[in-house]
Amino acid sequence: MLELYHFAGAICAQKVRIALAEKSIPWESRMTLDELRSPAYLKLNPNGYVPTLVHDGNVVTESRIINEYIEDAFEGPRLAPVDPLARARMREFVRLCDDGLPAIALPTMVKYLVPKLRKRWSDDELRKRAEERPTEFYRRIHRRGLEGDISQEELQQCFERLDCILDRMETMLTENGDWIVGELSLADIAVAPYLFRLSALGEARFWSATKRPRVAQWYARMLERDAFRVAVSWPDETGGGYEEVGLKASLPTDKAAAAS
Ligand SMILES: N[C@@H](CCC(=O)N[C@@H](CS)C(=O)NCC(=O)O)C(=O)O
Repeated sequence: MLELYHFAGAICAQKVRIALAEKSIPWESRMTLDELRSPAYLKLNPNGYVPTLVHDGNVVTESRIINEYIEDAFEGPRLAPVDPLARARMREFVRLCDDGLPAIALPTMVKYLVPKLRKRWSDDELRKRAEERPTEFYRRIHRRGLEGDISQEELQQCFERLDCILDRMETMLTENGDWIVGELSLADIAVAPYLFRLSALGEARFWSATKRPRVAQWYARMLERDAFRVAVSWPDETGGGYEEVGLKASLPTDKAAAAS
């Protein structure tokens, strides 16, 4: 049995859901948003974050390691190149994305999560919930988001970091063709949720026909993939999505429109 502990909006979980869907692997969903701090979950993943994969009772953590495990342990379309150098490039790029997670987490907190959470709970409850987050990083940005303590300057630094990732991606696509290391791989899967999130936050200015055109074409290709569409539109367990706070994350209903 394959179980994934995750929640809808978690970028790190989205990338695992994409990999599972690309390989058409059946799995069971274990949702953990409110259970992150439960002793049972912390026993599985002492870091107190998602995703966590449990395969026949064996626990695997860290999204990039989970995706490599999925690639190694299951049949299905290959998601990593055979060539060792291309594989190394794939891993370097995945690492670059993972290291950039704080750069997407901060704008997400300011533009999406804080406005959304304010609709649900009182300030006192929100502060209490922030303090209950098991991970110091998320506890701190949740707290700072509530206090309005994340400055425009800090957000700008996040966007500059994301610029670096997308510049690297544009270069690799220019060198390698349709996909980051030449064939669809865990590198594409690692960065795809970032583009979806940026787009939902109204920050799709990072790519266009004239700005990073290869990235723009790549994203149009990604939007057409069923695996991506299923993974990013996983129903939000809190009952509301981006639209609830005036953001727009819907996928084009007509796949051909995605490519135009
Ligand atoms: N390096 C970890 C990072 C995991 C992580 O930060 N997960 C986030 C979602 S993307 C989370 O669970 N956050 C918990 C929270 O928001 O309290 C991985 O790639 O698996």
